[in-house]
Amino acid sequence: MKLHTAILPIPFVPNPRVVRMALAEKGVKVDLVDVDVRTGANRADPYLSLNPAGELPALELDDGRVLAESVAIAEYFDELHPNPPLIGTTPEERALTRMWLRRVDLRVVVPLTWGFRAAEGLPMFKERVRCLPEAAEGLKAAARDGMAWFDAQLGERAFLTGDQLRLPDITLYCFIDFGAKMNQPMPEGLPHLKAWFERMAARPSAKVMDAVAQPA
Ligand SMILES: N[C@@H](CCC(=O)N[C@@H](CS)C(=O)NCC(=O)O)C(=O)O
Repeated sequence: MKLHTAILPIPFVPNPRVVRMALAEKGVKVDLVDVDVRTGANRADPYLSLNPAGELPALELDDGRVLAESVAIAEYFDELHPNPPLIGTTPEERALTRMWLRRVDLRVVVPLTWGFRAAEGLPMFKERVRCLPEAAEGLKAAARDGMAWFDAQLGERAFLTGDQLRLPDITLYCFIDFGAKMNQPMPEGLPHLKAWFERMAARPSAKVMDAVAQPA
């Protein structure tokens, strides 16, 4: 199988980073194919024929089928390589993980990403997808609200679902780090989220695709 992804440590590819970080946690290596999002290679053939959504990452299976959506790819690898478990080992754990993933997506990933595309990412995205420059500040504020909500939920817990690292932690970490490099820093006064973020940043897997900010 081949993972079509961004190989270069560029800061604006948090979804590919989620999958790469999950693989690093598991110590799993797969063949990587670099697709340059900066030039829009992901929005043209041959990549577009593989993934008509035109987004990274995508996993090309040996039988030719293509799996897109970072959550689906990460779950697939979790089934192939169950240790350490990033989804959960019981129906209850898996349900809790998916509950937190949904919350991460809705409360941070979506507003932060749309906020980026509406502002700093506008030059890159305006010809690719619908962007909402008129909503930029509101979207960014909604992402900050989401971060504050996670701070309150985390409290003294080590990770979102409890005392074990799971996929929602990886997703939230990659997106908060992306925001920090793209003019959407974590607000001040969120001690639990800050401590959790620092713990996540210290993991060796966080070095995968870690990148300093670059001008748009
Ligand atoms: N829902 C998709 C979103 C993928 C996505 O938005 N990928 C970004 C990189 S983080 C991308 O391909 N951006 C370039 C573009 O959309 O042209 C997933 O979870 O994989």
